[in-house]
Amino acid sequence: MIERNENDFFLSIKKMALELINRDDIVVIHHYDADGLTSGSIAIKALEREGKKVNHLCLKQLYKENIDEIKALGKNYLFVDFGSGQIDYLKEDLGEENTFILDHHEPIKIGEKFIEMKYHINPLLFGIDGGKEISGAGVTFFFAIALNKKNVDLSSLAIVGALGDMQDYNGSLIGLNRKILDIAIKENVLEIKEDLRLYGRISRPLVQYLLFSSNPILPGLTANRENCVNFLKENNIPVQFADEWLSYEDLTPQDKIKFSSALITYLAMREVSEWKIKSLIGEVYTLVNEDEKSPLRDGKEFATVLNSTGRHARPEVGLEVCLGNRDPDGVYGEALALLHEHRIALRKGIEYVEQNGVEEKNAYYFFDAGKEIQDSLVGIIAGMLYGSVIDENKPIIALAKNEDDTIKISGRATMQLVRNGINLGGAFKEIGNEMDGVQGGGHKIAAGCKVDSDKIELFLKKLDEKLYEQLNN
Ligand SMILES: [Mn+2]
Repeated sequence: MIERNENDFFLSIKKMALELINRDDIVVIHHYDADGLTSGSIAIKALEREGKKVNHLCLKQLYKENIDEIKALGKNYLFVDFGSGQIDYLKEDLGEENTFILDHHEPIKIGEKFIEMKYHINPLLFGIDGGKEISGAGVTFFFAIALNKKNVDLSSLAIVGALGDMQDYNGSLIGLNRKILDIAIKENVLEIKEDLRLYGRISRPLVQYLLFSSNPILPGLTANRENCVNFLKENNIPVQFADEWLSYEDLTPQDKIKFSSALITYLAMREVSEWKIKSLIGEVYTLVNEDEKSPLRDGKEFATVLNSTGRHARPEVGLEVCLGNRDPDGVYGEALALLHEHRIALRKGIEYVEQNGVEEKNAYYFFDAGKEIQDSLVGIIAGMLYGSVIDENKPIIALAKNEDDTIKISGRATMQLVRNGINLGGAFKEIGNEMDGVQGGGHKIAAGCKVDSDKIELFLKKLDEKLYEQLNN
């Protein structure tokens, strides 16, 4: 265990900022999900504000094969939201003096020891939990304000990154994310309130707000359109005004209270556990400078917009949105179109699984999407099957073929299952240690890995044993 030392964490960031500001020919390399895109845009904006010319590269995964492409773009390399897991070859192939890393993923070790690296910031090296209390965008944000205090306005992007990595899963952001929140509130770029925290409060019509709720699942309502319509009708909640569908945020304060208390009563009558009902209420984050009806106004919906661009192979659109583009006929318009496309792709994926069915193993549900579902969407789709296709008694494991013919495995569980002992990331990692051709890990509730196709049978067998053990301990 490393003792917590926030002072040294901030000091090391300051040192790195002072070093990088003397360099030119800088390349920012970042991941393509919401946390990666916010990290990338924070780094680019902060460096450009200091008069630096910056090249950047967005990657789906960072592999050794990308080194030549990175080298061609410049001489100094800033990795954000990844890098800690690739230190061994980054150091060797790019040179320790020219490589800078701001990450929050588990750094690689040789034996019990972390690999030494001159410019490497990771909260974990300072006893700070990079899973729960700061994301890649958060680390990059602290780097940005070490470069120049004026960068405080980028705090809202750091929060979007944390929400994209689901660091609010206990109902609020904690630890260093809290520090970022305080800055964002002081700068008037963000507001927090306690409210119903189902996903889609700004851009989903009320029926869909209930219908698609997967975190938590609302027994009787999730995936049951008729019940959702009846619920709203019986409780006199208006769903339409003129010909516009209303979202939760469109309701009057009185109707909001009516809605949330009716929902709580509805669930209590179905004997939903108290902790689950409590988890419905928590913090929601509003980016106050965004348009009233824009999905960017809610922190979580902003993260989904970014994920939609990345997962549909247009991450540069997400990056431009982070950098401030709001042109409805340009990049921002395209981002909204990609969000729409994302929702359609998810719906199609769910229909595919509904038609082809899900197998039930001892300790998990299972489907193989082959090439029918994009590998970057299969995990999200698996998680959306709870409440309709599958019950909350076992995790779900989905297979898809990667472009290189290895198999992508995605696992999803629910809060209920995590409370019952499920740790998907842990199971994947353990199997990776026990056999060759398996690389992966992740969180308890959501995890992924890559498996060589000839190892898949053995992998699935081992997984069944491990998850069975987790559920029965
Ligand atoms: Mn991240």
